[in-house]
Amino acid sequence: MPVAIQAVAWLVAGVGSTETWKLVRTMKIMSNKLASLLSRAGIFAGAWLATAAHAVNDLPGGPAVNQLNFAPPVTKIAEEQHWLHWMMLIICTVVFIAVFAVMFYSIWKHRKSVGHKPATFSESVTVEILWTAAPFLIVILMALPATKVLVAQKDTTNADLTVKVTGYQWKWGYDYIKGQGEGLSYISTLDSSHRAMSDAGKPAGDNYLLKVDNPLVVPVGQKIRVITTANDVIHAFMVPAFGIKQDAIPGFVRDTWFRAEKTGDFYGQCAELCGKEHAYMPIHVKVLSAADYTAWVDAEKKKQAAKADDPNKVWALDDLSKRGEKVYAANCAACHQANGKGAGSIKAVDGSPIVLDANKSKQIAVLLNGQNNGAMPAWKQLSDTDIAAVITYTKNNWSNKTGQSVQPAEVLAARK
Ligand code: HEC
Ligand SMILES: [Cu+2]
Repeated sequence: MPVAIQAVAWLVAGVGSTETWKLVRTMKIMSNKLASLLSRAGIFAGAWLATAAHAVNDLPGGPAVNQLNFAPPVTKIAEEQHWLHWMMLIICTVVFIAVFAVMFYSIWKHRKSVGHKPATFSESVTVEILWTAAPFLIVILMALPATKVLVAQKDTTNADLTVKVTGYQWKWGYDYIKGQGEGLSYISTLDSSHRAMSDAGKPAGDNYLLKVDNPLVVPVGQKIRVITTANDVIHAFMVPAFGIKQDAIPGFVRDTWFRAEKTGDFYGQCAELCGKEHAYMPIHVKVLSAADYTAWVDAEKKKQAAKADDPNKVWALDDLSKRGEKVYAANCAACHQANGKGAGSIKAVDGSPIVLDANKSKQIAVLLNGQNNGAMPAWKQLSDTDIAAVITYTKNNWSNKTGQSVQPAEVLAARK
């Protein structure tokens, strides 16, 4: 304020005086600074928008850029959920507008300043019946179709294919329990290139953190029952396009189902905060035509038969260690680090007395049963050969030079 008064005084005192010019110059400098600041902010925002626009596109079957609505439905259930959502939203909006319209109209119309006198009645049976009955009817109207969908969602009977989905920290296990493909069983983990992108802080691609090594493969048009459970903590199996989300709880089984109406790739995430790698256990469901599915099952069965290792085979140390390196990268490096040093409460395997111990059964026991109440998880689900291989690898890598190898038969014998 005083500056403004001074400015007016200067102007009145005479345009052209040195003081006036000083002020004008100051104002010019200030406005220039402001303009450059604004334009810099503009360039920054522009650049950010440009990179965002170039870097990501909609992922079919997964998230879309600036997505506001639910994922496009691929099952009847998901379609019904959309319908329910919009119906309820519309009913709520209409009620909201109606109530507020009546309220504001009444306040305005009967305001004191136009001379309205308040009515003097204290109870109105009509109004009370009306404002009880109307909401009751509305709630029933909403609850009826919602209950119908809820019941349909829970009806997991007569499934064509049953898959057990197990949540692990931090990956998914898929076991085909009943139906075509019965007996197939595999683990699905985040693609390691995405892990590397995340570590480097350089996200790229439309399927960032959604790419896995082995997607869950199912046939189109068939009822798939999904049994969920978990091995360590609570996870949740969620695929928005199918309208399913089911907690996976250790020691319990829950189930849900879907019947995909379209072939294609559909994506989801673990939907229960389950630890530090919660964001790194995506779900990829590949829906194939009946013929493609049959071909996939046949190929997969052949692969598993070829992979099925004879637990009595005796391996050379180098071969075991080579195989163990892969097992370690896929299962252990997330915690123990590629360099075997661990971090924080995660003990190092490089130099660990248990790893170096001449009594091999000690480390076999750690792998089969875990350690410290599951802080180190149990790895029973790995094959005897994989466990033997990873132990052999840790015993002969980094600074560990024990020269010991652990054979699959020793692991088999230690299992109970
Ligand atoms: C979820 C994180 C995690 C993963 C994955 C993991 N570990 Fe561990 N591991 C731990 C923790 C934590 C400890 C320390 C437990 C304790 O406090 O006693 C540990 C301990 C160990 C030990 C005992 C070390 C010692 O000196 O007591 C060995 C051996 C080991 N892990 C091997 C492995 C192998 C091999 C794998 C892969 C198959 C693996 N771990 C995967 C977390 C993990
Ligand atoms: Cu999880």
